[in-house]
Amino acid sequence: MLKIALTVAGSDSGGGAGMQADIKTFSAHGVFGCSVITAITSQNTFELRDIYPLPPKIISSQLKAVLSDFKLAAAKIGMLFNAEIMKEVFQKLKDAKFPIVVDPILSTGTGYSLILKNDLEYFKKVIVPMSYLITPNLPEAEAISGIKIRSTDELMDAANTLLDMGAANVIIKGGHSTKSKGITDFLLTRERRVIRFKKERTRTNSLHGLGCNFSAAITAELARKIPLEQACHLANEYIFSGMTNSIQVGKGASVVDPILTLNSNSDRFLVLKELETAVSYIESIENFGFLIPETSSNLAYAIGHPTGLSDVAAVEGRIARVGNRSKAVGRIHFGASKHVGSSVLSYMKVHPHFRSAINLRYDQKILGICKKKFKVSSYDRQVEPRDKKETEGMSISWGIDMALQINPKADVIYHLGDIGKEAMILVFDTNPSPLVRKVNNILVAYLEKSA
Ligand code: PXL
Repeated sequence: MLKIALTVAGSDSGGGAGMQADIKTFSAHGVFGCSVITAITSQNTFELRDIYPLPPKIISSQLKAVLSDFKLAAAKIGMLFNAEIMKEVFQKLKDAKFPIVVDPILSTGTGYSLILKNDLEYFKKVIVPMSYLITPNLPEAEAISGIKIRSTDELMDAANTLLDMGAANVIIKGGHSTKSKGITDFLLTRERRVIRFKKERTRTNSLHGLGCNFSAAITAELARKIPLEQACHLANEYIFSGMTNSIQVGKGASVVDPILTLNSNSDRFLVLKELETAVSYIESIENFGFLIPETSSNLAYAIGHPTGLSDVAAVEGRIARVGNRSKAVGRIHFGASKHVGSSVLSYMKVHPHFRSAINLRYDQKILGICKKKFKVSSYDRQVEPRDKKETEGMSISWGIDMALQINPKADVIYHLGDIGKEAMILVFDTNPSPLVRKVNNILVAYLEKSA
């Protein structure tokens, strides 16, 4: 059954943290998200310009609306800004029967305060005890516990202090530590059991909203009735994948977008499936061998929003000629083709929906057929600038750019080769199915001409 979770949080106009991050993470975990906004922040990836805390009665009204309708399975509390807001949230959620995850938001990653300094005491007294789980990072654990953390012993002292203050469980995130190479999060449970979650550190530059995504992921798992330890483990994995898939959307810190990551993963699955079907079809075509160049063919297909060769799938070891037929040498995977893969990436810069390409043997007859049936352009490798020649990927992208400048509508691009470089014809289409049909048409006409 679909579970419903609530986030009580600030709005981040930059979209990477706060309530926006929470809702995306809930959705990415298959949990429906409700939101109560406590404050509106005007910020982007490098600065916080303004904070507008909402009047308590607006917060109370949102809470009443949500609580009177939805059967909540968990809630997360994020930015609360001042004691008036804390009081309202406490009153409405104090008798909740579902777990409440408290992310003690004190400041942004860029160092701006998100809570009134004088109201930290009230937060400690009223909000900390509401937590089924509290999820501070190191500076937050220090500020709330009053313990300076320089060692694991001091970290455990701080964690124990948070439980003494009334939190049921605590996980202290180790990301801010500069001591160790990896990152260790420490979970201290209500039974005072310690569980460590370790991860490699994958990046050093700043990421905005990671903490929000982490606590929202735990909240979503708890809403799904996953036990605490496992929920923390899954959230840890989720954040690790988020760090490796972070995106630069503004001029400042990178962010994580769980839905974009989800889309790109499902896109990758569909790309592999369609490519597999197309390659099997090519292998089944008698006489396809006539279209295959000395250096073999490859069929490449990119995801909808590729960022590099690792987002373009192709056949490992290419598609070789075997007698009159063709045979895929290795398996299909992402990053398997430099040449055809780079061609697709360059072509997509001009035509983003043309995501697939195949290279064919250069032959006057084949080219003649292409010219009759399709729009053809070409480039001359011999006039290519030296600096481009030296890097293989650059060379191809230079050529595709040139050919598309001559004829922006070309879906067939050829070159006549250079010393040590075989002449080649590249055919493009939106995806492998129409591309393979196109190539089959070329083959049928070629065989008729040759008969
Ligand atoms: O990442 C903490 C955070 C929480 N909530 C809001 C924020 C931020 C950080 O910028 O803007 C609204």
